[in-house]
Amino acid sequence: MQADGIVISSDTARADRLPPGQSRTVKWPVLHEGPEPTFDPTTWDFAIFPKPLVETPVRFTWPEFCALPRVKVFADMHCVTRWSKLDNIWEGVATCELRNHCTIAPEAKFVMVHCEYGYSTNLPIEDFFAEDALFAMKHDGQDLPLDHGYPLRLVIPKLYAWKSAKWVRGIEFMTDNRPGYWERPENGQYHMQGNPWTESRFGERTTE
Ligand SMILES: Nc1nc2c(c(=O)[nH]1)N[C@H]1C(S)=C(S)[C@@H](COP(=O)(O)O)O[C@H]1N2
Ligand SMILES: [Mo]
Repeated sequence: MQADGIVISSDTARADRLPPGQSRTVKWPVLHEGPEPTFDPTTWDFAIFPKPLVETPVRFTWPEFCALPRVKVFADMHCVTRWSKLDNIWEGVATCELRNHCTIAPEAKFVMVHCEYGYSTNLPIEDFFAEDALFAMKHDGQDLPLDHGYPLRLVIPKLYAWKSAKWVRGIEFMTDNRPGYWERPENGQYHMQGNPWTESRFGERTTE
């Protein structure tokens, strides 16, 4: 959905915008594992790989990434720890924009998002390329604060917010799914997709 040049995340049009088991917060909690990284615009880069799933792997410098066309997205945010922050306006580069800079083989079915300090998260390629998905640089008209992911974070409004990875540095395309940080059994085995509307919080536990 598009209005006044802003992409409207379709979940914001639901009669009840709170997914099951969530409560609304007006504050914006900060949630992440590990320290906050420092940002050096002269060494920062953003990689799209690997060959041959990506025909010619791409590496953007910070000025190159900043020169990409921008979009605005109106969306809600749902953390698996049960808070939801509604009415966010994100500004940045649509994930679909990457398609204008590389050719991705049809065998690519999943992505692994790679961040500073080794944080990662995996998602199905159709969720990654959703029309409301973007790499955000701004929130509600301001530069993203460092603790919310400055200079660049992924935003996937349709999935739980652990998939909205902060301090993102690269995207790996994959033919087969592989767990990211929270999705790994030793870190809680969060769900491989993480859909808040079906409360897909955790993966199947087969042992124990
Ligand atoms: N790099 C990185 N990104 C991350 C996380 C993290 O630990 N590291 N935590 C995720 C989780 S669990 C949530 S709920 C959101 C929180 O985003 P916020 O701190 O901007 O509210 O960031 C996500 N992105
Ligand atoms: Mo979260």
